[in-house]
Amino acid sequence: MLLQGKRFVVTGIASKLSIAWAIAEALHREGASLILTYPNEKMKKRVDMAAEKFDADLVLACDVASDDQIDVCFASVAAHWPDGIDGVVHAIGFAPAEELDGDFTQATTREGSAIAHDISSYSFVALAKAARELLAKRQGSLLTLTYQGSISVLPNYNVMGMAKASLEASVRYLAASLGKDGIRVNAVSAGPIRTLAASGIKSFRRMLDVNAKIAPLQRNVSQMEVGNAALFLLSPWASGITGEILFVDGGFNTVAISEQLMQIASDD
Ligand code: NAD
Ligand code: 0WE
Repeated sequence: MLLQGKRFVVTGIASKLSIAWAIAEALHREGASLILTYPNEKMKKRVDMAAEKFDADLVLACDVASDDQIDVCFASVAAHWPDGIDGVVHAIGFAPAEELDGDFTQATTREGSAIAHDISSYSFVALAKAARELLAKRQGSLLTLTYQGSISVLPNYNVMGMAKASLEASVRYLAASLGKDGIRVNAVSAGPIRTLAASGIKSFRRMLDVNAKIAPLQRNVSQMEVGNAALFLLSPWASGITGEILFVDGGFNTVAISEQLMQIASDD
């Protein structure tokens, strides 16, 4: 077991389909101890289920919109593990649903943009501030989840593309800032996966199909594949890696035009 005796805080579990669920599963499989967090009472039941399954030590409230909740949460983490933690997983993204539907210029608002950036990007910095002391005690690391929409444009991702670009910049600035404390900061850029955050997105099904036709592996990736990459970045095997965005997307990001798309285009 790669992570026996290691301790991690995992945010972002909303269902069994969550990327965070698969990350917690991978960490547990490798012998790590876990603390899981939930944003509100509605989500607590789901996180309790995960806690039972992965034998988590604690389940704590942590709505990342609130500095108070983040502080109270990490005070409880510190009380439980006074000699530090090995990692924090940030698997949180949110924009108001109306922002992710239709023409970017029309759909994007000041209010929606503020919320998307606050919850999806600044919250990673907020967790880093709260966890810094505990992470420094054990040369721990921070990990977040991002998406290709930060770099190139696709329909409807809209303001989340801006927020993910900001999140990825925060990975580099946090890595530079926290390196002096021995803390690493990385992201996994995952290909599209059907989760709660993807349900309600118009034509997500077709998005998955097109994605599989472009990606060199000619298929989509699973939560477990993301979980295993996350596990690596959080482990001592990645001790030389910080400020990195690791793509777990079947190679999608490397391709401009795939042979499959050439074929489809020559059909018409
Ligand atoms: P998900 O819906 O399972 O997870 C999103 C999580 O964000 C939920 O657990 C939700 O409770 C949490 N959250 C929202 N607002 C919060 C708040 N104020 N405080 C605390 N938590 C809050 O979906 P997912 O796809 O597993 O998303 C996890 C991460 O992976 C997100 O950052 C997402 O952008 C990223 N990602 C997803 C995909 C995909 O296709 N599913 C691809 C690449 C990256
Ligand atoms: O980052 C994400 C999910 C982002 C997301 C999704 C929702 C839906 C429900 C953020 N906020 C909300 N708010 C809601 O009310 N992904 C990478 C998954 C995703 O979302 C898309 C995608 C992909 C891929 C939206 C449009 C196009 C592609």
